[in-house]
Amino acid sequence: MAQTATTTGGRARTRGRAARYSAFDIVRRGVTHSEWPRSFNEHELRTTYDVVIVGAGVHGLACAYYLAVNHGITNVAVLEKSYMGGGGSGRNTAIIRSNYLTPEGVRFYDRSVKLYEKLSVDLNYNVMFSQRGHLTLAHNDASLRTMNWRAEVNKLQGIDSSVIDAKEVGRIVPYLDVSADTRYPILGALYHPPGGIIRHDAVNWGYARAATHLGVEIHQQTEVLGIETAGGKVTGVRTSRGNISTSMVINCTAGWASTISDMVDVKMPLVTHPLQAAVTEPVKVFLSAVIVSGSLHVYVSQTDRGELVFGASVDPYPSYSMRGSLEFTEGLAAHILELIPSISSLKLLRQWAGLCDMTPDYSPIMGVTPVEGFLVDVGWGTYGFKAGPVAGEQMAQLIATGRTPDLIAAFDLARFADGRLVGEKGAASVGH
Ligand code: PYC
Repeated sequence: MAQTATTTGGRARTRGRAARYSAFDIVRRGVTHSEWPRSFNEHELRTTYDVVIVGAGVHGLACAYYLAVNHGITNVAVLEKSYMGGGGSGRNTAIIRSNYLTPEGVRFYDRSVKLYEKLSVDLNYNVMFSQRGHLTLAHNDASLRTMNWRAEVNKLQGIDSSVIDAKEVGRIVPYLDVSADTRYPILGALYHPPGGIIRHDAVNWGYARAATHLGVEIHQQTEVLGIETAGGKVTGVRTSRGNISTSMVINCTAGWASTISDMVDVKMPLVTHPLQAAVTEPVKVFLSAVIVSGSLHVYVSQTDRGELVFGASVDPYPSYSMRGSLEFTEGLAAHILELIPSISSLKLLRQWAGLCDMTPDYSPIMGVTPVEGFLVDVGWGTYGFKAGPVAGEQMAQLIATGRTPDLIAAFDLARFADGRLVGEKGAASVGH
């Protein structure tokens, strides 16, 4: 059987330049790991770009891709001080959902779910989006009240989301202990069938490959040292590999969002906390949905490889540490075993942390700033990865048209001074 694979990721180029491989070719290259074309090439840093994006995580890469594919803007450099996808985009627990609390949040994250649903096709890259359902458990009346509130807001925005009882929870996930005599009995859950998990690295690589095949340049190991302005407008960027002249810089970083914005004296209301996660040895697939317990500060899903992936609340103190801690492991084990006692003999393989820039209202900061040509896509707290596609799409539209799209208008920086907060704390996976 003849199969078609392509060397390109973007839709336009895919149609134009499909390379054909036989099934034999694919097997031979898969076994020998030789002769595959590189996903993207290294470039000399040029001295001028139309747009400079700081941060090669999912937000920066998606922005670059949508600039190229939707608006034909390809003279774009994505600068990364470390390696592509090495920050929050490679350190998250890959949960996708749109069951938020505010209408603004629900509409926004739902657009992301829609983009994720067709991303494998758009990028010609399997991002393994598994819409297996997402359950936020309620262990007390206050949580049930919030779940009902969210369900109503969700439904009004056309999102598939409802509150189900403990019996139904047990039917969907038989391994959960839903008996009434546990220390934290499960009273019900917010059930969101379109929610699920994705292969986060594949999303990063897919966007990178597609963007570069459309002409964008990704520069790893290229640190931004300063941003030049004149008369209140961006004029250039100083980097560890040389200076760039540009009139447009987008801050798509996490952890370093304030550092980059400080370079043009734009103050960000952010506090950075680590968020820890961990993964077990692989076992036969048994967990069919994403499980979140806000009260027990834990969430868990099972990857296609069989590993259980766990996350928790952000660490209680601000820090830039990306190492795991014993306190986290102990708390995690205690809490998860309240929910699924049968996994007590599973071994943890790895743990790690990512950096979360928390805003006062748990919503992001997107759009223009007082400095002309300096835009921000920051402040994602614990919601960043799931927003990558929609943030990239909307920021690209803003850059191309000069007008703030309706979908992100509520998330502007000025809201903190004007008192127009978009409170999303109630939609956090777990209490922070
Ligand atoms: O908001 O779904 C979420 C989430 C999962 C992990 C961190 N945040």
